[in-house]
Amino acid sequence: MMMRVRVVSLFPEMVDTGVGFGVCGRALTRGLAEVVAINPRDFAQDVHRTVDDRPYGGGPGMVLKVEPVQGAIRAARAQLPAGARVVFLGPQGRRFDQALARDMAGWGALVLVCGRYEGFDERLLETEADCEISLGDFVLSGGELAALAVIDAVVRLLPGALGDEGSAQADSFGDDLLDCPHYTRPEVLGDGRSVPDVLLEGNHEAIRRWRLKQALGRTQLRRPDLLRRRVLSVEERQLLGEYLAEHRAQARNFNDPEPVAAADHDEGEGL
Ligand code: 9D3
Repeated sequence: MMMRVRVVSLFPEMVDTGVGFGVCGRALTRGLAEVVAINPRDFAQDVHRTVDDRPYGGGPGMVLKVEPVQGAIRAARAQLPAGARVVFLGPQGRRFDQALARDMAGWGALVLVCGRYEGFDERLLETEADCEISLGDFVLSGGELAALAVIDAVVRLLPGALGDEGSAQADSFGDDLLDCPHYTRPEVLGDGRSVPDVLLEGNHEAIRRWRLKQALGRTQLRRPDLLRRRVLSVEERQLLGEYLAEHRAQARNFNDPEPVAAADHDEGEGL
């Protein structure tokens, strides 16, 4: 069944544009899902089509008014079968991850609600939200890019979205492991760097073991938190041990870049 998604957003063109490319765009043209943006401004109640107002209690910024957002959510629900989940995007939400993406891929109908300004009037969440999702501990200026990330992660999991049905499961995080390194032609670059011999020799069992070893080793060095929640088989423990012995002195840790020289710039307003 086609997954039906409504996105409540003050920037509907951002949503329409963002879902139009690559795997996600193709899944939509194939009819695996539909994504329709709904603008709260169309549900504003005054001639100026006001969607925000000043916060009670004072302070900087503006707050999204209840009635326009509530009107948009109810219009979205009315277009969808009963039982559609309503998910707000916001920095207070549960961290989005692959497990939640897999869960959401089975939902059938979904309303994503994007905030702007300082956020929603709290009473919207109380009555309209089934849950709130965050992408992580950094500050976006609104929920649209988060909604697009969620849609992309979910839609590519729908049956038929990927040419090769297996590749969604084989991906990073499918089994709590980072990917192994990849190479393509030419075999040797102008600066002399070449492709690991094992990938050229056609021994598929050796290639499988090399890839698994690389995936395990890179996960341990770059994302030890992922390996800690995973049980290793006897073969995996053996391969990881070999990798770590061979990589005693890592030339470079990609996940810990040297900080750029002190710039003393504005850090923004915080989460
Ligand atoms: C700078 C304002 N902050 C007050 C100190 C609070 C704040 C309000 C609104 C911070 C961010 C936002 C807008 N963010 C989102 O709509 C958002 C978001 C994010 O900022 N980070 C990670 N995930 C998400 S999902 C939606």
